[in-house]
Amino acid sequence: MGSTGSGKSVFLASLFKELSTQGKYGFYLDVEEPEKRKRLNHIYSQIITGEVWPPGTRYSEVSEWTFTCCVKTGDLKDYPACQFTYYDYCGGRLTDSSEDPEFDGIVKEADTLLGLLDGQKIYGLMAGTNDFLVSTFVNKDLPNILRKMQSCRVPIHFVISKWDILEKEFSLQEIRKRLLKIPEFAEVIQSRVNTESPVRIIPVSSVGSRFAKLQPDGSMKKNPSAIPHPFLTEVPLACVFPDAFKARIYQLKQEQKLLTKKQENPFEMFFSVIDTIKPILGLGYGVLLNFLPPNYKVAKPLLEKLGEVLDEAVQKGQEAASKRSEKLFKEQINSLKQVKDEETALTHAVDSFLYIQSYLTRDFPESDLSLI
Ligand SMILES: Nc1nc2c(ncn2[C@@H]2O[C@H](COP(=O)(O)OP(=O)(O)OP(=O)(O)O)[C@@H](O)[C@H]2O)c(=O)[nH]1
Ligand SMILES: [Mg+2]
Repeated sequence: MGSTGSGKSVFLASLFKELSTQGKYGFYLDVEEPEKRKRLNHIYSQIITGEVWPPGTRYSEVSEWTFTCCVKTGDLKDYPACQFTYYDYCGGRLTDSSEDPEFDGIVKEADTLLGLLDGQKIYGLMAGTNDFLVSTFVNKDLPNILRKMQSCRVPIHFVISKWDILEKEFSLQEIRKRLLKIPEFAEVIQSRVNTESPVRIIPVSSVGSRFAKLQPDGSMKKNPSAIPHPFLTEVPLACVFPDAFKARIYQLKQEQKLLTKKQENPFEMFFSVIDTIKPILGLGYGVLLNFLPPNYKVAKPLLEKLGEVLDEAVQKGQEAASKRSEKLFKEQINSLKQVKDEETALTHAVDSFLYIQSYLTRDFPESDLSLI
């Protein structure tokens, strides 16, 4: 979700370009329909060539992109691991006050909500320039994003777009502090913290530094000799699976609590017991398999892995975060060697997601908004 011009379509095209080949991330994204792949590649070529940027999305156009996350093994076999469906639309649909059941329906179905905060407007907010853009951001864009988020219980991720124009002058810590001074924003974050729901703020640049320069008149001028180096565009997608899993387990615990009296339900009993004895006995989350409803059952190694995320303690400093990231990197390399079917491909993809998430937390600890 993001207002018009916040960078949604450029982000989508850049994300696909970055992840369409299996490079350092250990997986790649495939788009089944050749027509759609062509469209994304076309948007990307409009970004990197010529003076003008791709046109804004038309009001009536809601595009749905299904990405299959695949893993290519050392002997060049491809295994699909999971799918993501991403929706893009004209930002005016978010900020117009008219009823929009089609848009609301998409939001209700979503497993994660991505709120794109326009880096250019945040620049104005931080630098104290451009009153009009800042007031649009504070009084229109942000309240509309937050209102939609409040109606859902799924994990939310805020993405600060156009990070390239902010990074030299402002830190994420400063921006986060400023945003938390906006009462509606702080309220939404607090309500998520209360329900242990993951909430992140991720700095992203679809083109990287030096590719474009913000002009005094507010336009974005491309630098003809620069080539794009997208920055952290892979992160929001990588956070979807682990965060959604964490949120669902919490939700499940709450539902069970409401349904039955404590200690009478095996699931609830399991959690109360496991929370106490797990650290002592070093019990793995594999035991959980016996208690999960059928549609939550995933392969045991994967559950163990995700269990670690559930348990993840608050990061204790830079050194611990670096060590953790190194460890996850090694695990990701190792699990690629184990891929032999769709199940092991998913385990490896999750390893890759966790590694990506770990370097976000290492480089930007303040990106985890649940630690307020
Ligand atoms: N410097 C910089 N500018 C960007 C970046 N991403 C987008 N822009 C600028 O923002 C403009 C709008 O981006 P779009 O992706 O078309 O915006 P949108 O959110 O899809 O807008 P609508 O389709 O109207 O809802 C682009 O034309 C660029 O000028 C970025 O990473 N860095
Ligand atoms: Mg667009």
